[in-house]
Amino acid sequence: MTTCNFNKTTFLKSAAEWEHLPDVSGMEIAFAGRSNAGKSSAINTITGVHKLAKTSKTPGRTQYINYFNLQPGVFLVDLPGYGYAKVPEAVRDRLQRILGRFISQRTPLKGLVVVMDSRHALKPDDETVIEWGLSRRLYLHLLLTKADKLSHRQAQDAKRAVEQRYSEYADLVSVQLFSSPKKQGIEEARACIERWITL
Ligand SMILES: Nc1nc2c(ncn2[C@@H]2O[C@H](COP(=O)(O)OP(=O)(O)OP(=O)(O)O)[C@@H](O)[C@H]2O)c(=O)[nH]1
Ligand SMILES: [Mg+2]
Repeated sequence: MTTCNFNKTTFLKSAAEWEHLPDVSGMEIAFAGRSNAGKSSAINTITGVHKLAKTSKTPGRTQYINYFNLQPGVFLVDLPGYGYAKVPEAVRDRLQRILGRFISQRTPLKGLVVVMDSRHALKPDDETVIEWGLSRRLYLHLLLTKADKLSHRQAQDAKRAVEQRYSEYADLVSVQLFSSPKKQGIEEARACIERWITL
């Protein structure tokens, strides 16, 4: 098991088009999820680097594929959110195409963190993204954010429901509760990423 220096993560680049994705040698760990689920916040909280990824109260904030360098040869990728109706249609179509292609085809992609609001997990779009990942046997970590908005009991129930849905893929899929403001779940998320790096 490696120990990563998460707080040394740096911004590498933003790409708006497939052709602009960096030509990396190494592996990528991407964060996907509905708009406003808390992907960018999770990247900041997990790395411990304040304002590394831009966050916003306005859904649809991340409209590029943003690359961060965790350590030589390991990249964290903040993907644009899906499912937000107010992004102009042309932009949304472009983003959805690049997102689907990224998850299904991007060669260096090793693991996908699927970020979902724990109060509304496993929407149809989330299940589609998870299916894309499973069909190429990516490692998937289902990060249930905003756990601070639920009681302990509700949060445990939400986690159990997600675990049950994918119990037949227990070799690929893990599930955890997370809260950025409470800094809950950082060690568990880091341990998952560290495990993927060694696999
Ligand atoms: N209470 C609470 N709020 C959170 C949490 N994570 C994120 N938020 C808030 O949710 C909003 C959206 O967070 P972002 O991290 O920007 O969400 P995103 O998934 O990157 O959104 P897009 O870039 O639009 O796809 C912000 O107002 C955050 O402060 C959490 O764990 N708990
Ligand atoms: Mg974002």
